[in-house]
Parts: sequence; structure tokens; C-alpha cells
Amino acid sequence: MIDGKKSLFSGMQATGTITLGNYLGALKNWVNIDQNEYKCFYSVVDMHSITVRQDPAELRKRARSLFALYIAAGLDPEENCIYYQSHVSAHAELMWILNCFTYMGEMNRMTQFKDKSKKHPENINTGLFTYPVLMAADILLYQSDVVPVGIDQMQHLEITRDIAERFNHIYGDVFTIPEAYLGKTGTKIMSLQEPTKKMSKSDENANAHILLLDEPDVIMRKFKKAVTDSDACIAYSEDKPGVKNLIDIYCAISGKKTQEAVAEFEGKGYGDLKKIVGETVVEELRPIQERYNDLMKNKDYLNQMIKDNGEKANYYATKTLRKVQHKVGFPDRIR
Ligand code: ATP
Ligand code: LTN
Repeated sequence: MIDGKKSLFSGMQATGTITLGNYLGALKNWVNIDQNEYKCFYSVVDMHSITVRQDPAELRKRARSLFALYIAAGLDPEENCIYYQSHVSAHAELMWILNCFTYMGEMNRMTQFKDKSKKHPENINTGLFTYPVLMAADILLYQSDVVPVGIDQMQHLEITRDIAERFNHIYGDVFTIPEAYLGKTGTKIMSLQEPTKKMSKSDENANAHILLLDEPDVIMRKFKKAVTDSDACIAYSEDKPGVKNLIDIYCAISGKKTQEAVAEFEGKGYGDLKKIVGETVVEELRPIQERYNDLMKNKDYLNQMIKDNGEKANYYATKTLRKVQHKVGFPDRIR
């Protein structure tokens, strides 16, 4: 709890322009969260990003772009604390302490580490290995009650709970034990080219994903090229992953139920389906893109939000950090 409200934390890496998958699986859910009920912290987790080699100028640009996209998608930066992880040094400091309460065996089991090591065999660094401990520090610093994440992050959330429980067991009630929050539109959005694989921003085939800043004609073209099957009948089934994915996207945006959408497409062909879904996506993203373009021009406003929210995040994070430092036996600061 923070200021009498439940505390909520989430973050996204600034490793590329976010996709429709990130938006429907994460960002859109965040926007629907009731701010009267939750005190929300949304971080651009740039410290996590350097577990994979990044071009410095590019990372800075992407981090700012993601910051603006959070706001453009509908998160009010006066109500939600939106900030850069690297501007709050408590994340790294708490991570060090938590490292000393995390076992090698636990980290060895993490599937994301195994996947990313395979993908980048030339750079299996210890940051990649201890990535989940930094994530635990993110969450625990803000005494988070809930953490909206996609299903792929559940393993990291469980380890966060284990670390927090271990710490509390030794030192008393220091950390809130967080719960995962799987949002309403939590469906996994799949690749448009290989619909059995998730849509991912790091996919090398640009036709496989819709980026949030793709132009309308690009979006329409990508949907036109989306892989379906040779059957020409619009049905919602696991045997038809391409069609199922298009229907899922349509429902996640329109709020319609699957059956309702299938009935609506009855008698129509795949060409119509792709066109309608493409148009729905274009219309959903249009206002976001417009707001994004305005924000990126409004440098002073964006800078002010970065500064104010960075200070706010620092205030809450430091409170927890000082408590933890005292508990483990670090000498208190002399005032
Ligand atoms: P990368 O391709 O770089 O591994 P990613 O696109 O998988 O990244 P992340 O930055 O790891 O994205 O994820 C940010 C958030 O978006 C997470 O909460 C994750 O669960 C969610 N997410 C990512 N991809 C999808 C998807 N295809 N469908 C639904 N949610 C997704
Ligand atoms: N690991 C997450 C990003 C992330 C996060 C967090 C999500 C970093 N810290 C804390 C929720 C809470 C990812 O790769 N999607």
C-alpha cells in the first residue's frame, strides 16, 4: 500500500518500437486500470535493456519514444508515475542486496535466461543471468501489491515472491508480497507470419509484427500478407492459428466476444477479415500516433514529466531502500 491505495508496478524494455502484442497484452490493460484504486508506477526499464548490447544513441532515443508512447496510449503522467529506471539509483542498490538473498540454482531455472543465451551466444553476461533480481528490486521497491504482466513473465514474478518471502522471514515484514495481474485483454498476440509463435519486436521479419508507430498503409499491407490457411472458412479454432489470431486482435480492440465476432464474419472471406481487422487496428492506433507526434514535439513538457516523475519515484523507492539497508545492518545515515 502507498498513500492509502494499493500499489501497482510494471515496466517494458526499451529494446525496440513496441508491437501490437505489447500494446494489447500490456499497455492497453494498464490504461484500463482504475487510478482511484491503485497508485501506479510504470517504468521504462532501460537498465534491463543493456543485458543485450545496445547502441547508446539508439537506446536513448527508444527510451524517450517509449516514455512518450506510455502517455500517448492514455496513461496520464500526472496521475501515474512514469519514469526511467536508470534515473532511480535505488533499483541497482536494492538489486545488490537482493542478489545476496537469491540462489544460483533459482536463476539457473529461468527460461528467459536460457532463451536469451541461445539467441546471443556471444554475450551471455551475468546481467542477463541476474535480470530477474533487478526485476524483483523494481517491484519490491514500490511495495507493489499487483504487477500486470503477460504470462511469459510469471516465472519472474514467482521468483520475486520467493525472494521477498525469504527476506521477510529473516527480517520481519519489510516487503509487500506482490500478486500477478493478468488483464482482460491478456491474450497472447501471435506473429502474422508464423501464427504459432508470439508476435515479438525482435522478429527479423518486419511483416510478422505490427509496430505501434507503423503508418496506416503499412498496417493494411502487413495484414493483407498475414498467413492464414488454404481453407477459406472463418472459424475460431486451434487448428486455424492464423485466423484465430486475427479474431483475437479484433476482439481485444473492439471488446466483442469471440462468438459475436465469428457471427459477424459469417459468409465473408479471408480478404474481408484481414481488411476489417486491419482497419480496426489503424483506427485504434491513429489517436495514439497523433498524440505521440504532438508529445515528441513538445520537448519541455516531456522533460518536465521525466524530471517530476523521476523525483517522485526516487522518493518512494528511497523510503523502502533505507528500511532494507537498516534491516541488513548497514550503518544509518547521520543527518
Ligand atoms: P523481445 O521481442 O525483445 O523479447 P517482447 O516483444 O517479447 O520483447 P517485452 O518487452 O519482453 O516484449 O514485453 C513487454 C510486455 O508485453 C510484457 O508484459 C509481455 O508479457 C507483453 N507481451 C509481449 N509480447 C506479447 C504478445 N505477443 N502478446 C501479448 N503480450 C505480449
Ligand atoms: N521483464 C519484463 C520487463 C520488466 C518488468 C519489471 C515487468 C522489468 N521489470 C517489473 C513487470 C514488473 C519484460 O521483459 N517484459
